[in-house]
Amino acid sequence: MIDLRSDTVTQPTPEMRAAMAQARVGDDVFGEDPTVSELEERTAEILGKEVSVYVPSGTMSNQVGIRCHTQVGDEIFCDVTAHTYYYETGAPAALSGVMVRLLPGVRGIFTGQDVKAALRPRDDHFPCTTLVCVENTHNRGGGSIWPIQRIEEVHDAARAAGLSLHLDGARLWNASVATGIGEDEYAGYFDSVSVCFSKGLGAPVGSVLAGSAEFIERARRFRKMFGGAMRQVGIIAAGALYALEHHRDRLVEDHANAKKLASAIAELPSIELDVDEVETNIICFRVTGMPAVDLVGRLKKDGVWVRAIGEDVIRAVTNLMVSDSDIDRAIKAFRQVLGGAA
Ligand code: TLP
Repeated sequence: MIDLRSDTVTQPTPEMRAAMAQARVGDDVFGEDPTVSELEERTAEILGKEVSVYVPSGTMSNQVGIRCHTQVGDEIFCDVTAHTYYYETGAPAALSGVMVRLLPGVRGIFTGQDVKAALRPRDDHFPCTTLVCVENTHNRGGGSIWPIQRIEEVHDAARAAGLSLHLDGARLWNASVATGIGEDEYAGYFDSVSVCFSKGLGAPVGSVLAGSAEFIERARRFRKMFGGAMRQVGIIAAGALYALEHHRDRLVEDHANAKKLASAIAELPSIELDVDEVETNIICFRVTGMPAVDLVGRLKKDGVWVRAIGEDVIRAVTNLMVSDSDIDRAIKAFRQVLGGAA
């Protein structure tokens, strides 16, 4: 089976497993796990932030971030398809007591003007707006990359209104590899940054939330409150550390594989796909003439596993487990199922 459902489905490589088996560990709730400390320091360094904290998931990282930036009753801004809003089980409301104002982005990318237009005056009728969340690359946007000028524009609009900025950088690694813009340059526009090791980098578990020392001290308290402080967790942090050092550069392969698959399937009947919009490792395309789930089922019988993310939208994500020859096989399966030239 060629599993293109997500880049979260990867298995740790033998080298990663060896690093995990040999990891030095300690009780991280006492701050005594040397591998976790190394991962936190190294990630903070790459992101150009003072410190960072290791958490079990990207969801927790985002939600601890939101909790730290806000008070109950506040309003936060994010794109209408942002993971923090769309896929995190209503956590901003449940865990932080905030309301989410949705901005009308294009492929997940909104403008400084969108931020300005959504702002309301400080008045007793209105909630206090305190935070803007950006997602780069943008998952439901099809792995879209925020242009750095756009980030600057949103940053300036947010700062002018006294708002904080959080970056969901679950796939920031992909953006950096694709553009050559350093993770630290992207991160520089944000007060807090969440990055994941369990997506494109292929580690089994974990994310990091980075920011100022003061912010992360607060984040550690909420991590504990949300049940995310772990004990001898260096055993999994070692996989993340290995991935961080060895799997960032190879993301170009995932991007090339995505482009190749997208270029081939865009030619097929029943598929609407703009190949130029495939910028990283995620391909989102529209299916016509049949429900997306039907096409998913037919492809699965032919050994290719993708995901319906809407009634007529499918997502395919290239990843560490998918080789160039797997892409050739996937293209063949698409052609067989949709009746293009074999
Ligand atoms: N995304 C998953 C699903 O939840 C949809 C996927 O398969 O892509 N931010 C972004 C941008 C994400 O894509 C994800 C996971 C997360 C945060 C959450 O990470 P986890 O799954 O570790 O909580």
